[in-house]
Parts: sequence; C-alpha cells; structure tokens
Amino acid sequence: MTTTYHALTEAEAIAYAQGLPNIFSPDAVLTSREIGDGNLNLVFHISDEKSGRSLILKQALPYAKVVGESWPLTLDRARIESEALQLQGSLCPDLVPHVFAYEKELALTVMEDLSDHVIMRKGLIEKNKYPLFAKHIGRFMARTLFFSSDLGMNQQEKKLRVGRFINPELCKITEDLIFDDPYRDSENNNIEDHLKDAVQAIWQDRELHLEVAILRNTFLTRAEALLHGDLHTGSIFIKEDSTKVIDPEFAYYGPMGFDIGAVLANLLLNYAGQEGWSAGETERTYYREYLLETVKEVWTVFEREFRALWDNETVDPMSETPAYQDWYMNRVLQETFGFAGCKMVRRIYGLSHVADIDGIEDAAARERAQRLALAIGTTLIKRGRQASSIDELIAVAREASVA
Ligand code: SR1
Ligand code: MG
Repeated sequence: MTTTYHALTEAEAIAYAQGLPNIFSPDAVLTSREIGDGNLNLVFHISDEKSGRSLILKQALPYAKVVGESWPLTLDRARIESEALQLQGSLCPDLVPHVFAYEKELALTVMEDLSDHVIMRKGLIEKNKYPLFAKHIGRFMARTLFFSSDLGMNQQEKKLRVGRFINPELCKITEDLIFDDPYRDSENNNIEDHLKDAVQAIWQDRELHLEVAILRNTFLTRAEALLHGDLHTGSIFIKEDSTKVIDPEFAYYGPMGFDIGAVLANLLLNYAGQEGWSAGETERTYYREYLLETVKEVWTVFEREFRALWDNETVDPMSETPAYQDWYMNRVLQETFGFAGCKMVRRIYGLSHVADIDGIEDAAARERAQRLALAIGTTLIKRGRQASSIDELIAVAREASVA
C-alpha cells in the first residue's frame, strides 16, 4: 500500500494493521469496521477473530467530516493528537488509551481499543452512574494542566513546547464556533424555529457580549497550560471502574478553565436534557442530583489535587508567595464558570449540537431543555467574574430549573 496520504479503505486499514510489528500474528484473520461517529475523522476498529485481539486506527481527514470537503482542515492535528496523548499518558497512564504508533504520512494513529467502555455522553443519556469519574477526571486535569504550566515544568522548555502545540486551524474552529458565531446571525448557526426569540435576546445582550469577548481574549492569548482542548463527554470513554480521555486533536496552550469548563458544561447539558429522557419525576430528580454532585466533586478533586501539586512539586520559586495560590485558583474557577457557559450556549444553536438535547424526540420537552441550558449557560457567563465558590455554579443550575 502507498503511504502517500489518502483516506484508507477498510481493506487498506486491515493490510496496514497486519503489517504492524508485534501486534497480530501472521495467521490472524482481521476484520475492520469504520466506527467514527465524531465530526472530523475516520476510525477503524480492527479485530482478529482467532486471538480476540483488537486495536483502533484513527485517521485524520483533510477536511471537517461534519461539514464536508468545503471546510479544509490540517492533517497536522493527527501529530498533535498523538503527541498530546503520549504526554498525557506519561502523567496519567491509566486515563488515556495507549498509543502504539503514529504514521505521519497517513495522519494515522494506532491505539488501544477501548470497546469495553462506552462513550460517556451515551452513558449519561441512559442515566448510568460512574462513581470514579470525578476522581479520575479531576486527577487528569490537575496533573496534565499543572505539569504543562509554568508552575510544574521548566519555563524555557515550556516555551518550546508551546511551539509544538501551535494549533491555529483547530483553535479557529473553537474561536468561531464557541466565541463568535453564537453571538451574531452567522450562517454556521443551526437554530430551531421555536428558539428564535431566545437567540434574538442573546444577540442583543451587550452585557453578555462583553463577558464573551473577555473569555475569547483569554482563549486567544493565555498560553497557561497544555489543554486537551475539546474535553466534552464525547471525548471520554467510560465504564464503572475506568475512565479514558480520548481525541485531544484540539490540544494547544490555553487557559486551564477551558478544559474544566468543558467537563462541567457537558454534565450540565445532560442535566438540562434529563426531562426528555426520564421515565418519571423521581428518577429524573435523583439523576439530576447525581449530576450536580458530580459537577461539585469534579471541581473539588481538581482543586485539591492541583493545590497539592503546587505545594509539593512546583518549580516556580515565586509560587510560594503568600496568597498567590488562592488568587490563582479563584481565577481558574471564575474562568471555568465563563467557559462552561459558552460551551453550553454553542451546543444549543451553534453548528454542532449534542445528543443529550437533540436526541429528545418530544419537541416541547426538547425546547424546555434547550431553554434551560441557555438560561444556565448565559447566567454562568455573566456571573463568572464575580464567582468565588463552586456552590454558586450549582445554585445557578438549581435556580434556572425552577424558574
Ligand atoms: C467542525 S468541528 C465541530 C466541533 O466538533 C468538535 O468536537 C469540536 O467541539 C468542534 O467545535
Ligand atoms: Mg473529537
């Protein structure tokens, strides 16, 4: 097979996998299924019927699959993804898939198969509970953000690493779809008719626009830590005793609150959608409580672990300055509120929605979920710069639910 870039067929994916050293035996009987359900890539699941062994081949396409060939997209994102996965794996080996190989010419990453896990978004829609999730994701974010920041790594090496993770095309997707299009009449938006009044109100809300502009500026300019960059519940494989963070192709050096806000926003989007998925009031109430407890625990674990790393492992002598740590953590919290809000708003009427909401068949229930998500999201954006405790975020969700 030629290794000049082209999108692989399933037969070529099988041939490629068969040629990998030390994975499948020569008499393996390989089959392939293309299972990519995301917005951007091909994902081949390759398995050997005889041995039961399997792996994943993920290939970047030179355009955004969700839109088509009219939206070209760099193949370098496959390098960024494989390097980010390997860095994350060195800090949290149990929380990311193992990378076996990366093939630059084909923009192809060979990695561990996680088919015994489910995509977390699906698991939440089915109202499953994951007792270790908050501990896992809190530790993942604390370690990956701390050790890639000026607090946790040599500051000159960090500058070189920032260079390796300049990711302009993927960042532009975020800058447009999260911090621009939802606040004006952009052709990228995808607005259901019944939401037009709510969207018009957002387009006219100057107080909200100021907060979004400030958050956008922070996203554009603050090279604080190596972010995953797209840490929603579709980027997490999960089962009761295991969590695996996947898909860091949007990785770049940005503000920590962007990753934390992504996790919290996607828990809250599921919270907003629960009415549409629930069989009964009691079951829905219990599940919503579980989601809010999880939101609080994610932040609490992140903060506790990050502060412990700061106290024990910092390489920045000025970080011991009294009150600096408290100032820093409060700024991360405030930005987490704002970014979480932006991430909720864009998933309701921007280009790319979420199944937690769009999958609700009953139009009236879907509309209530959408309006609730917009109420929570816009309030978080506006309250962010005054926030001082994660309890305020929980209160915003509760108050919006009874309004
Ligand atoms: C054109 S890509 C649309 C969205 O999918 C990804 O998961 C990112 O969230 C991006 O904004
Ligand atoms: Mg993705």
